Amino acid sequence: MTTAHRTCPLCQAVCGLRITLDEADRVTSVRGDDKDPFSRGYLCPKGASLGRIDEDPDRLRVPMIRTGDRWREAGWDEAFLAVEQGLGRVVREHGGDAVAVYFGNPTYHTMAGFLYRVPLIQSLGTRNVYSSGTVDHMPKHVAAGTMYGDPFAIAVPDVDRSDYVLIIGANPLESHGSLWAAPDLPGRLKALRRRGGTVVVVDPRRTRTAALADEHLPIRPGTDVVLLFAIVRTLLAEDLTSVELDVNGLDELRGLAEEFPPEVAERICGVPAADVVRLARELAAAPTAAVYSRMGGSTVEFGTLTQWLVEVVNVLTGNLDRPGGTMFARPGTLEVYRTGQPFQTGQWHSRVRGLPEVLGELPAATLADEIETPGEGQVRALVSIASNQVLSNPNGPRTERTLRDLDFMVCVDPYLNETTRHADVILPPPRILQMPHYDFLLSIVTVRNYARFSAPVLPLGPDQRSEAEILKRLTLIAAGAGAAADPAGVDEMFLGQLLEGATQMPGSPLHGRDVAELRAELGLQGDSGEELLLDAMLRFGPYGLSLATLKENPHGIDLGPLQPRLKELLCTPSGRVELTPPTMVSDVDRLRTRLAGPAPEVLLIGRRQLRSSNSWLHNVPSLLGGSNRCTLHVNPADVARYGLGDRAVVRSAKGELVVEVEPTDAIMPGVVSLPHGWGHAGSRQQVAAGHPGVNKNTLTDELTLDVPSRNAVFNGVPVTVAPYAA
Ligand SMILES: Nc1nc2c(c(=O)[nH]1)N[C@H]1C(S)=C(S)[C@@H](COP(=O)(O)OP(=O)(O)OC[C@H]3O[C@@H](n4cnc5c(=O)[nH]c(N)nc54)[C@H](O)[C@@H]3O)O[C@H]1N2
Ligand SMILES: Nc1nc2c(c(=O)[nH]1)N[C@H]1C(S)=C(S)[C@@H](COP(=O)(O)OP(=O)(O)OC[C@H]3O[C@@H](n4cnc5c(=O)[nH]c(N)nc54)[C@H](O)[C@@H]3O)O[C@H]1N2
Ligand code: SF4
Ligand SMILES: [Mo]
Repeated sequence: MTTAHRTCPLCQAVCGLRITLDEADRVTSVRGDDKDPFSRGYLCPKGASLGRIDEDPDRLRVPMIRTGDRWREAGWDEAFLAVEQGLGRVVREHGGDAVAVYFGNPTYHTMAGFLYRVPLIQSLGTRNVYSSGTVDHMPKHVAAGTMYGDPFAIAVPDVDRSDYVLIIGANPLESHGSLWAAPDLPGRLKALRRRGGTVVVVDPRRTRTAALADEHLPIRPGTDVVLLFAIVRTLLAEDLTSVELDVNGLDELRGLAEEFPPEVAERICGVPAADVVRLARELAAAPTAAVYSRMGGSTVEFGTLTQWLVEVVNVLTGNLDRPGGTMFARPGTLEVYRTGQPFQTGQWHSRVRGLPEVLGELPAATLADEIETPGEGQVRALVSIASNQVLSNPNGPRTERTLRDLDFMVCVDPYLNETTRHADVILPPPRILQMPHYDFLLSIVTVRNYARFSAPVLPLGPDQRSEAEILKRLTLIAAGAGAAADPAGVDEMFLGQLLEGATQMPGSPLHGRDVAELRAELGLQGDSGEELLLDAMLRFGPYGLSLATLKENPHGIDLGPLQPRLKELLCTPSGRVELTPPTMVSDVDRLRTRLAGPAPEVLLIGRRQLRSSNSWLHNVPSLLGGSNRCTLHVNPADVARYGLGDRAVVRSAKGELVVEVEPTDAIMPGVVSLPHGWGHAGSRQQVAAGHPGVNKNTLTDELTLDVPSRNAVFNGVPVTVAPYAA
């Protein structure tokens, strides 16, 4: 029997796990690692099922090649050659932009997904870069980018020291936190209350988080922007602000907020005016307070305005960048994603809808247009990494149709599922326990500074390739070097660019140093390219860590509580915090227009499920059943009002679904909720096939977007509900 320690990669809570395996390398138990200084033994039901998830017999082990409807297993050389030929043909005949690349959610967790994203994009030389960022958190980046200059300046509630947390459209008790990384957020929120602090939740549903909170305010979906405007107005009108930072735009902000008195918020949001005023006063009076918002305030039509006003309230109450308020973590590695240059968007535009690039990406919601619409620059091939777009992108059925039209598609994915079944080649990464792990990106949003490296627990079999090798070989293929070229070349290229960038960036600890000398300092150590790159980023990072130090501390290293650091991150042209960036001001016009229109009778929202992870954990029997089912939550008053039975028909501008009705007074009248990631059809996930559910994104609209970020809209979709007659 062996015992291994590693970070759980299944959500953003970064829990340390203690895993035991038998002689046959089967996982016999998964417990929380009580020696982890950050997670202290915490784990959730998903983490406890990591062994079952990892040992799923339906996971692919070797590459798959499709001919017509038939799949067959293939060797790696043959599979890479097929990719070289497939992509090569498209690039030769149609140019680099004809190949699109899509990075799905797990690429934010894997080392390879972080490290080889830029090399792959550069080698492809395509403008058609897409990711789950634009179906998720792009509004946050745009808000931070326009206000602070740095789109990665993402502040998190300093929950362990805060006196008051206002949670708008997030459910950390089930999601375990998002852009707010902390093991056991439920426990941390409970501890905050035990200390005498206050938790308030704004959500159309009485979620588990709302049930834990001191107060739950139901709100009409999509209207949080108005609630926040009314809070801002109250803070300004009652002189409750304590702005400690150098800011621009206070007067303009006052003017904008003037239109949204608490009575308007009451009419539009359904939150009583007196409660709005009280919220503002409480936020101002609390010794420290933090406002936080995620999916319910991001994947909505005014997602960026909402995220902007969240930041504005934190600035106005003096809580941004101070202990107990919202703070910026300091990751253990060199922060290669920070450019030090003011944030800009629109360096290029999408061909069909003319949508601007944001953070080097085009909106996921327009990929279907780019595939479908003929002409110069049409997308004809797709490299899809860790994404199930048919279930995760707005208008899933259209997404699926367009995937069938592609000349060539390669997926890097462990499953043959709703999306990968349209590929020509599937390249499976190894099992989780065979991968190294380091949270490059989540370290940006942890509530304490923390570093932990997990070495692979199990070796690769001779018939397997690491995810790093797969992505490096795709990079080499895209660069025209061929699948047989040496993958280490990609690491050296990356390292060279990293050191080049860091030595040139003003303010970087490596500014002015010599690249060759730095490279020599690193030597050649590291078992893999991923480890070499991690080691470089640790050594040149702010704490002078190294891979060796992390390996000596397998339970992780606590790097202390968050410290103020806005001054160092701020890179607006004015050198001040911009309270009214032009992008936001002009989008208020769109808000006015929307508010002048009619309000739909029923709005559809989503919900995350505790024992699930988007689309890909429905094949694990221990995680299914109970609350993890694809049902439509409907308030009993609406069940009666629309005469619903066990099933209902939900219709939107885009499509219709027959769904199972689950009456619950936890959801407010006029709102229905359906989880996403279901609708398992045509996959080779045998367990999931027995619990298919329906694809919520049949109802969502790829044409309605949040304008500043071009993020997709999943919450607040107008629908009708009617009884289902067989
Ligand atoms: N167990 C589990 N954990 C997960 C995931 C998972 O699938 N399962 N997915 C992971 C991912 S990819 C992400 S991005 C995070 C997301 O993390 P969260 O954002 O915390 O998760 P959601 O359940 O989407 O929470 C959104 C909440 O907003 C509410 N809401 C909907 N519309 C509105 C609105 O207009 N206004 C307000 N105020 N509220 C609204 C919903 O009722 C819901 O409770 O979770 C991550 N963690
Ligand atoms: N209606 C609606 N739609 C939504 C949302 C919503 O709230 N409502 N949420 C949106 C959000 S926040 C997100 S993040 C997206 C998520 O949507 P996607 O980005 O499509 O991610 P998943 O659905 O998690 O699918 C992950 C895929 O990666 C594969 N995979 C798992 N582990 C690995 C790995 O280690 N390596 C590789 N290469 N592949 C792996 C899985 O088999 C699966 O095919 O969905 C979005 N879509
Ligand atoms: S909370 Fe997230 S990181 Fe922690 S054990 Fe559960 S799935 Fe893993
Ligand atoms: Mo997400």
